[in-house]
Amino acid sequence: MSGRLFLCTSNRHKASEIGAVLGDDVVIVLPADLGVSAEVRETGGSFEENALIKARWGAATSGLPALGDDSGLCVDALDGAPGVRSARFALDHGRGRGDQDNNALLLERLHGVPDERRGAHFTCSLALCLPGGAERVFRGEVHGRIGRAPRGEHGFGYDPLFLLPDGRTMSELPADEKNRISHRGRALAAARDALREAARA
Ligand code: ITT
Repeated sequence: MSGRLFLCTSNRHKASEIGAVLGDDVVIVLPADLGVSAEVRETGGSFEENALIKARWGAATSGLPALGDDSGLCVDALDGAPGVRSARFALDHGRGRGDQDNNALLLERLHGVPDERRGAHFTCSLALCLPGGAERVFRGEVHGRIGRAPRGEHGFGYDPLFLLPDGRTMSELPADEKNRISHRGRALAAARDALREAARA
């Protein structure tokens, strides 16, 4: 029997990836389903802290077990930036707010950097908070490097610039393949049993 899990995100791409991985195991309730906005202030200094901030807010708001996803891209040559500021990388630098603005700024920052120094990883922290106060965090990463031009039709965010070891970008993977190997897919694989159990309780 499936139960309900509140997913504290305003990012529809994350919601669809998480929904696809969890399948019929749980019924996902989104902030919009409860008529609330998921614009929670991300004041933490780490992915884990921010995921917990989202999930604590979610459990308090919904009275349901709640899942928060904080994720982003860490680029070696930029000392781990954009990191926890991935969603707002361009905005922080006086540019636009969208994925294209972020990708354009990333390419600018890596201008002239040779292939061997373009290493990067995606990371995802998933926090599960229960209304009673119990908390757990699960993590996943995927390593690759930053390409020189966007490529591919799928995914979102920095996917078109993220080159996997086999030479494809993350955007060139069909959704089910991304979900098998991605940072989010790996964190979800670790979290799946706990999410199922929390939703059933
Ligand atoms: P919520 O906080 O509402 O969940 P958000 O998009 O603001 O949505 P984050 O603060 O966790 O979420 O920022 C995540 C950013 O990191 C996202 O906007 C992308 O720029 C990037 N990112 C995370 N996962 C990604 C993925 O699978 N593929 C490409 N980019 C990703």
